[in-house]
Amino acid sequence: MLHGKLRIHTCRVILLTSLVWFIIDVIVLSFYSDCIGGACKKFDDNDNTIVAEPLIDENSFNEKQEDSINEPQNRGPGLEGMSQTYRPNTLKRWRPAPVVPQISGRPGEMGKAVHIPPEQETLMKERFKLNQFNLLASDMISLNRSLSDVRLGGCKQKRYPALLPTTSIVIVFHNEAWSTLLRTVWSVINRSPRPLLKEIILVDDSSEGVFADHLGKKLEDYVAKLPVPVHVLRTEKRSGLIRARLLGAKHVQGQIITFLDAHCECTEGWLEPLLSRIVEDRKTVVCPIIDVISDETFEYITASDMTWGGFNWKLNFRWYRVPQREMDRRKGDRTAPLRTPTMAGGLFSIDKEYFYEIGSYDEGMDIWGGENLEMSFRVWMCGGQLEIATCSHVGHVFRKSTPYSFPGGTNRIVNHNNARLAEVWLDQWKEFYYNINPGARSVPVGDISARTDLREKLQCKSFRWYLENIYPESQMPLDYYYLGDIRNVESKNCLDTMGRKSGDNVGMTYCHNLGGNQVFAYTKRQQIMSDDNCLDASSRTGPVKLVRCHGMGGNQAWMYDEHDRTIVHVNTGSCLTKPDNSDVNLPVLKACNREEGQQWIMNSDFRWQAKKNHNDER
Ligand SMILES: [Mn+2]
Repeated sequence: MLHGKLRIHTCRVILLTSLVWFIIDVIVLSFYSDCIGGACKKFDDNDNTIVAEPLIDENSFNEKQEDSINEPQNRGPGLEGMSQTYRPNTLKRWRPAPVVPQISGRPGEMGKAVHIPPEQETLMKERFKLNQFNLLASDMISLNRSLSDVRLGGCKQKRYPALLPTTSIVIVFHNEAWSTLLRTVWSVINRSPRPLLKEIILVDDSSEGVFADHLGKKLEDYVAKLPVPVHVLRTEKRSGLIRARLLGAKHVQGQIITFLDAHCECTEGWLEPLLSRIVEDRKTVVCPIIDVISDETFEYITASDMTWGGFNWKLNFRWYRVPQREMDRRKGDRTAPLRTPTMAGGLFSIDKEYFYEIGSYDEGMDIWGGENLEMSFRVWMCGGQLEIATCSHVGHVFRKSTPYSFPGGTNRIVNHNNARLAEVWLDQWKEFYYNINPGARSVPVGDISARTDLREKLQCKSFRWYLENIYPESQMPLDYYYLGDIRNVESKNCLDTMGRKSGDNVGMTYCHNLGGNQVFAYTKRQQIMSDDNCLDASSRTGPVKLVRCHGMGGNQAWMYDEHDRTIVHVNTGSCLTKPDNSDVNLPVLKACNREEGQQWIMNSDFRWQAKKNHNDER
């Protein structure tokens, strides 16, 4: 009896204690799993200046991932033994960075505009000159300012690979302001998943004068205390963006190099979309959407996800509207990565080994300019791809004028760089550049053999292939009959854009044979184009305007008859005619009469058509 009672009692005690322990376990577990879910708010409201979490030991992530590896898929065209993907045990498990909390009362929080009180306007204007942006406003804003989540709704639901490669951030600067540089650094630290952020490499390209004060030892001391390894490298003399970036890249220890400008702010979830594309195919070069930080107020303004990178005849990088063709390829999904013909060049991620395989940068280029187009053509033509990850947003302070000096003059340097890229990559389309920018013909390009050898070695495709497959909407026409001036038989004058913009009338003046504003292309699509604009008429009596080329025929279709030398507007049947006496610089549209005033000469190499030159094909 007693024995039985005792046994029941013991059982109860054991059961009860187990129950108590079980409950304790559940409580402890639920507490920690909250933190693991990334919603652990404990770190967030600690300190106003250091929002970032304490440094996490990366090895603790390493151990866990070793036994739960998912082999990433091998995508993209396999090329001569080059590893397309990453060994899974080199990838890191990650979770999204916690949201940067708003500091109430601080100016510019949530990316809002900062307005300077009228009594400080003189000071503001004085400081503006230093960097060509509102330094006073920037200095008032927290280095850890909060930003709103600017992503499309679909981006927030997106799933990214559980394992991603690490990245080193390389930031080159010359005479940068303290607050913009450190806000860039802090936005990287605060908004990158910590296990993926290997280090930040700052390259000081010989800052001078008042800038040397804060960018010297003060900077080194400051970054030594940051929760992420930050290295400061310095060029011996002013080297320019390209050589400074190469110096930074040389020290990169992460698997991916992410280049950023020195006055940026990374937003929530900016890094994951970039690294995800590269882990899927390491020959992908990925850019974020570059939002606008106002140079006047430092307001964060979201840029369109419906623009991509292009270029004009002058080889200026320009934003253009994404064509329907690319929207269709993405099945209308604006959160899907956008294949862009060119990149702006300031901000992008690239696999470190691929960066070198594809030829890093053209070291023969100086300071700045053209290197972004050079890399864009190279990546596409030599087997890679260039994308904008529309779920990744990074703000950049766009300035109206450059605060930097260019030794030797901006024009000479940019012409030199662009001429190199034209000579190496553009095949016969380089003539568009030289014709519209004749000054570049006399600028020495230097030795380009290393780059042409590279093009040969990588078995890169032709520029024609690029225009056909990657950028059919290009301002440089794929097929054209003629490139040169268009001369009237009677007046002996030439059509001339007079440097006017879209919507203005086309002009006419004496022929100077220098190209520039008097260069037109007559294309297979029957356009008469000058750079971005096409001759356009909407009625049978004109006027004849320059209008942004739309490539749809219509008001922009013209028929040149080699024999009677007329230029007939297809829609109206009217003929392009020399100016009336009322305005001797204004060509008009009239009923055709076969007189000399309606005869035009497209002289050199007429009927020379790009398509007939097959020597650039592979
Ligand atoms: Mn910039």
